[in-house]
Amino acid sequence: MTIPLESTGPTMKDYSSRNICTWCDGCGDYGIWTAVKRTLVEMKISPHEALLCYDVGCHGNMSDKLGGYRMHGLHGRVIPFAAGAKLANPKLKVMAFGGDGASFSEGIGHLVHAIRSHYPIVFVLHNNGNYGLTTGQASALTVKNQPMNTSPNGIPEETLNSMDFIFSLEPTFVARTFSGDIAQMTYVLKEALKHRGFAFIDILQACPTYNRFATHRMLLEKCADLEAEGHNPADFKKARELAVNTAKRISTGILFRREDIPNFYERLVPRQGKTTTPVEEVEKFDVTELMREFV
Ligand SMILES: Cc1ncc(C[n+]2csc(CCOP(=O)(O)OP(=O)(O)O)c2C)c(N)n1
Repeated sequence: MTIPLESTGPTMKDYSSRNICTWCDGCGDYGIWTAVKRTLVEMKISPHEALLCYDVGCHGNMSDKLGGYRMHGLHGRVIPFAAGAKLANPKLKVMAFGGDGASFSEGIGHLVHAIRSHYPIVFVLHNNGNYGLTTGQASALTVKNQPMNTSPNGIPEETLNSMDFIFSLEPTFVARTFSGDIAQMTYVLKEALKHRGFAFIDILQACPTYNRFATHRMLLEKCADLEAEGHNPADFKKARELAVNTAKRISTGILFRREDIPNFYERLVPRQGKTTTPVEEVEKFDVTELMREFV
């Protein structure tokens, strides 16, 4: 007899895949992969209730290393299709995953508009400080002067201050964590999934092959959990300060959160008072003939 997932809740096995992970030894993606599965299981979100959307990159290869509904899109374009899926079916829990290359270069425009639109999705930045899949080019977040494979003398551009940039857009949920701390990542992911609108999570990720400066050791030594210090996540000014000042220590945990702003879906006038979702409304129509035109 098959016991429906809802009656007992999903297990880690329900989110596992037969595909073997191909990340380098020591890659932070292993930790993030574990935390994502653990989050969904602990929140009793069954695989059919979630959609995991992946950008292109090393992290994007997670898309076939998990069970459940997943999408693997174009480089830098994960946010539009994640947001579209969520707006079509708001009952789904939707998470989007992107690298720092994709999110702060190719897809930076989408990030800007996702924050100002306040789409009700979780965005997870796999921040390994470089373009990993294409073997270590500098990204906009690579530290200036840091030698990389294609820029052995360091890059001439300034490093983008990603957190200052994010805070300048008046986000409603910002967290930072790191790939070596599965418990903290799980906590932050759970809180992000409960957030009303767009949740931005910066996961600092070790990349032992191409970014020999962002090591597990450095992250372990520098990261400090704000929770233990009684940080008030409603304090925007303090949160921004903590997020930006990373020279001596890197503050992790939930930096900023507010729940009083309606999300994009809640603001849509034609959706006011509707008890059905757009996908449920469309399901009533037989589109078989229409689809034939496109095959
Ligand atoms: C529009 C576009 N630009 C560039 C590429 C080539 N490309 C594929 S993966 C990748 C690197 C991805 O780096 P990042 O987004 O930081 O993710 P990571 O591999 O580090 O997880 C690049 C440059 C592409 N596929 N499409």
